Amino acid sequence: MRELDIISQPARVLTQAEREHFFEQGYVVKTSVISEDWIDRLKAGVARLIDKSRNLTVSDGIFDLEEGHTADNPRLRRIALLDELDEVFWDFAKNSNLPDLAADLMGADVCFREALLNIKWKGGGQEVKWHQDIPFYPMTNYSIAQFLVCLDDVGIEQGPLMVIPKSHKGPLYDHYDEKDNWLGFIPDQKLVDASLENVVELTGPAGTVTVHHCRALHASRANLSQRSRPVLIIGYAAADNRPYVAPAYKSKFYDTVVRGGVARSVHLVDGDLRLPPDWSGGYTSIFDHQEKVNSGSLT
Ligand SMILES: O=C(O)CCC(=O)C(=O)O
Repeated sequence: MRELDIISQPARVLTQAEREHFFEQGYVVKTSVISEDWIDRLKAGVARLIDKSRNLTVSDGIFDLEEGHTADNPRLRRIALLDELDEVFWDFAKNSNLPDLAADLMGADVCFREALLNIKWKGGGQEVKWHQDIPFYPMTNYSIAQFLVCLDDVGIEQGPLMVIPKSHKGPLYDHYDEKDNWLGFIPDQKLVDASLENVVELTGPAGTVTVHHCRALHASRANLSQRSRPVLIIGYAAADNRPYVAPAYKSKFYDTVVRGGVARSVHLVDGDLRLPPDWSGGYTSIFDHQEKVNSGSLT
């Protein structure tokens, strides 16, 4: 659906001003919109999964381990495919008010794409470099976004998500280097005109949801604080938005309609976008790619 058609439908969770802010600025923060009961249930689910990770010694495509991970002192960067791992996450993605919030920004027909947890462990949880999301999963239009749910309070010292306002209206950046290696981030020299000085940090108490446009420039610093930053990420797309490539994470619930119905037509936008590598053979994580580039082991 087009932006004007989306915002002319009645709002469900966001105010009209918040919907307009998303389309104008490229992000929106809805404070404490997820109930305490849901947050408690989700955190119990996270604790169960962290327990499952204790005996792992290497990352396996679902559990992305940070250096130093042990059974007694687990340190995880990401857990993927949450919706298949524990039923609370699929229940949340389908039955909470989050898909209603998604419909406010995407129109009445909404599909589920993925459920991930970025933990950003206390005492050093890895930074995420500047990137846009759509180059990771080109689609026929831009109605796709990650909805970040703060499971604990997130302050600036924990490495919150940072966005550049209005950058979604600017260029699409290449996420490859000059030797055609996928980087998973935009090299600094390409960002000289990106107005990074306008950065906004998306903080909030537990239960806050932040959404950034799939073209918005965003990043997050390392978490040097003594409090971890578990952020649940649910990806949704408009039903009339179809992928050009295999998704990085394909669970059995991928593409399920969670609000409204299936689309009878596809919304196409014009433009050029370089395809990412073929993820159908397996994907690790944005943390893994960026770290490998940093350490020189990818090139
Ligand atoms: O967890 C974060 O701070 C970064 C999230 C993000 O941009 C991503 O996972 O692509």
